[in-house]
Amino acid sequence: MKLFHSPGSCSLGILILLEEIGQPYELEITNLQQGAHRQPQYLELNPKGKVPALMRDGGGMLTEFPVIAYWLAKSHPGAGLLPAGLEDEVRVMELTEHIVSGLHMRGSVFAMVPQKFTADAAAQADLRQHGQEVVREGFDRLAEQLGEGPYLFEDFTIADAAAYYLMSWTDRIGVALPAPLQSYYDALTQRPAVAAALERGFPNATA
Ligand SMILES: N[C@@H](CCC(=O)N[C@@H](CS)C(=O)NCC(=O)O)C(=O)O
Repeated sequence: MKLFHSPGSCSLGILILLEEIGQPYELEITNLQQGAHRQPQYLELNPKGKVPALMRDGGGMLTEFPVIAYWLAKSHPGAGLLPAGLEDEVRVMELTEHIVSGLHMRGSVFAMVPQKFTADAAAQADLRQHGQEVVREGFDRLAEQLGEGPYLFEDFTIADAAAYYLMSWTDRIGVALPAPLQSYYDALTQRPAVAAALERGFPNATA
């Protein structure tokens, strides 16, 4: 398997899952800051021009975080990244989808890069504020879901990997983590697979 990853981006979550699985994989740095995702050779592999993207051993590129995460979890059941049973599994998928499509795409993106959507400074400020509000409410719901923790569900799942990358952006979003999420985030940072992903994925660079 080969993961196309940009340091500081959401592909960190997939990197964490690959480390959880613990099998060899290749990492191809596709640096968004340097425009690597817009180069013809990358667009040929992934016309969407986004990361994460996962090239599987048998061939076939997978894109979209929840889908890559689902495939990794189902094809490596020993890693326990999804619970057994349809109802429990679908609840994890529901939250993963909410984090990625809701909080990331409809919240953090507006808060972090409003200039992508409008050149008007006042409109940018409004968008940023809207994005921050989406994330703030989302963090409150995640804290409720976490409860006493240590994970969003009974065991570590793909939803925790999605939550981790989003929480790693708080400085750039401009929204602080509520206390329970800060403890959860700090504990996840100590998790061996997360530490390994941070080391391999160049944590200090930005998306
Ligand atoms: N819906 C996609 C979102 C992926 C995405 O937006 N990735 C960002 C990095 S966090 C990206 O590649 N941005 C580059 C761009 O939009 O030009 C997914 O679930 O994977």
